[in-house]
Amino acid sequence: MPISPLASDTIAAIATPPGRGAVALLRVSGPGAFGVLRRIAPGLDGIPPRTQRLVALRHPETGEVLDRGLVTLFPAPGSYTGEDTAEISTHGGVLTPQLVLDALLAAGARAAEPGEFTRRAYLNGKLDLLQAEAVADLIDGRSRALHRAAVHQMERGLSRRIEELRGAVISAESLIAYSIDFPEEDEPPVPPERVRAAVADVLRRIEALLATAPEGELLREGALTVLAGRPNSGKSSLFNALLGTERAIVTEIPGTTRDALEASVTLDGYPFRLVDTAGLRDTADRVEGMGIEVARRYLAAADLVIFCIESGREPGDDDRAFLAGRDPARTVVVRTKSDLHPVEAADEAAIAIPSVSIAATEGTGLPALRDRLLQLAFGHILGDPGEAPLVTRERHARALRHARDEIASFIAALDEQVPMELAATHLRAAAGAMEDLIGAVTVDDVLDRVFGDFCVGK
Ligand SMILES: Nc1nc2c(ncn2[C@@H]2O[C@H](COP(=O)(O)OP(=O)(O)OP(=O)(O)O)[C@@H](O)[C@H]2O)c(=O)[nH]1
Ligand SMILES: [Mg+2]
Repeated sequence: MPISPLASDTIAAIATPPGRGAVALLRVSGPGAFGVLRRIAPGLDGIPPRTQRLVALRHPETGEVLDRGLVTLFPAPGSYTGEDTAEISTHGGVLTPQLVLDALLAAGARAAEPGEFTRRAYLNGKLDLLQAEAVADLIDGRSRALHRAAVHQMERGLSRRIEELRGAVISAESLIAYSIDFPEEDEPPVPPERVRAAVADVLRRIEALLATAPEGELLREGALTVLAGRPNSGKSSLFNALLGTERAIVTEIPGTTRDALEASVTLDGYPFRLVDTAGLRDTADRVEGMGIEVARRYLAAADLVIFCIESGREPGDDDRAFLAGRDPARTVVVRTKSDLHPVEAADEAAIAIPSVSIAATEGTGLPALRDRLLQLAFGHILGDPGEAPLVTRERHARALRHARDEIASFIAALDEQVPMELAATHLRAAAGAMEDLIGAVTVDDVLDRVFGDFCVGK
């Protein structure tokens, strides 16, 4: 259970985004929530929990009616935060919800910090830390793939997996403790091989989870996919075709694109950040040279590179030099303008990385290119729609790597004939890393990091 002290004051916030809209939702939570509500909506006494009531909302000092709204009371502990909580639906817009919030603050509530409601939910044991992060992903996620992972995580998919692994480590620890308790027995009651096999199995399962981390983390930011190639090779046309809009300027003049152009796109529900760049060539033009410099910076940071070579043109030394320095697992070669020239087998053979032929103008080859991009960026987690837990944050990967390293150290210590009960300190550390991950015992700075990115009212 969380050990941090329970919050004691009453917080209020507008939980919906500002702007024109039919309704807005305000939330009040804390021991004084219902008292605050009564001050702005006298006559709430006797309303049954979790039942909506339409009431006039007044400023507590002037008595002025600000709106009529639907109020629902959620007594502790049966609320999102685990505290007495009230929700008020008012009319939307910029002014009305703000006036009602001002009234709540005048009635004794304090303005909530970003993520403070969910933080309280966590502190009151309503959610674990992984679930709280999933709430943030549900709000911020822009791709179906991240959404599915977040729903799975909110339903404790990842938490349960971590709990199983932690449980297995603790069982191994207790088997060792049991051996220490009966030292006089001739045969150790628990054969070391049994402990070792159990722990090796945990290690394998942690590795399997960690294998999802690089791609799982890309679900949040999108795979940075940079289009590169000589000037006029058709990069901007392909960029536009993948986006489905005429975002980049296309002309027959080599050197048209001068600056990097970035856009987010989801392919089959998976997020990509596409970047169109200036064509790579030696140039005396200062502006173009700066654009090429920007392209090189993007290329250095890219998760994937789409390298464009026109069909019917044999790859040059510059193309070959570029491709020789690239990881084939993160590079797609595209033969562009395939409507103008068929790709010759000889051209194909000239480069080691298999290519995809496309004609951006006609859309041919684009499905095959999309498939290739999906496979390269997310191949390990494709076709697993929300069924298996995924590691989607660096925080998770760090804790799991820590647990993995401690378990590996335990096994290495056994190999070196270190007594099991001494080696077991590594198991304690591994279990601790997994407890941190779920948030069984968590220090404040971790909480600040997890909840700091939330929006107000959540
Ligand atoms: N027929 C045909 N023409 C294409 C195709 N793709 C691009 N083009 C033409 O090729 C020329 C260059 O296209 P861009 O997309 O601007 O090429 P780029 O690589 O972005 O060029 P820079 O920005 O100068 O580096 C334009 O005249 C396009 O219309 C295609 O699939 N078929
Ligand atoms: Mg261009």
